[in-house]
Amino acid sequence: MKPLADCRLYAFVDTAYLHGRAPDVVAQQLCDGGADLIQLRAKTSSSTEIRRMAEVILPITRKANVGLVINDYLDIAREVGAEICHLGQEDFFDASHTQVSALRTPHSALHIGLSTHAPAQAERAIAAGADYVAIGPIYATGTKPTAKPVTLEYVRWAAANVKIPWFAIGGINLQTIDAVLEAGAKRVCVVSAILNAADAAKACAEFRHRLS
Ligand code: TZP
Ligand code: MG
Repeated sequence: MKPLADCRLYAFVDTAYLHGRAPDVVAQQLCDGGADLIQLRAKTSSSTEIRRMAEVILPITRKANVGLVINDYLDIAREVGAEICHLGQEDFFDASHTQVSALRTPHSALHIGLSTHAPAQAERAIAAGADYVAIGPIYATGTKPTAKPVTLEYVRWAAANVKIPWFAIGGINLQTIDAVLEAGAKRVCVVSAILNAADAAKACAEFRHRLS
């Protein structure tokens, strides 16, 4: 995969939006459309199902030089050899982890990304050694309906203060992306606006174009 600093479009295989499509087919479309990173997010699947999906997606992302991110499951990320594991505040800090380096096994270069919803959380994630942070949800989103929007104010704070790679997330679509970029974001995570599009590869390519 590219260095995280060079990654701009972070897309998802989110099982809530597969609408009957196979995860590997969607992963291929996201790669074809120019995603730099793809996260496997499967909030209602068993760990066995997630491991199986990760195993079929990984050869596709590897071939395309796209980083595969496993959401929530550090053990699966390690076992399948994914490049990145993404964890929420509750998965990391509430589970009493303090340093990302402690999650890496001796011979693995696993990267860890952490969700953040406020400046203090970003500062704590960076101090813990996160490889990237997610900044959001910027806008209210049906993908994470209970989360309170952090607004563009947090994006502006991140642009001024965060020196590691960071991705804006939450409610980003082709209508809202310009405001997010104007607030200082250079990298975005997009879930539903790509997966609900009639053509996921084309939607990805449209976001890619807006980010360049
Ligand atoms: N974390 C913060 S917002 C969000 C996650 C996983 C969901 C973003 O999804 P969408 O559909 O791009 O708004
Ligand atoms: Mg989580």
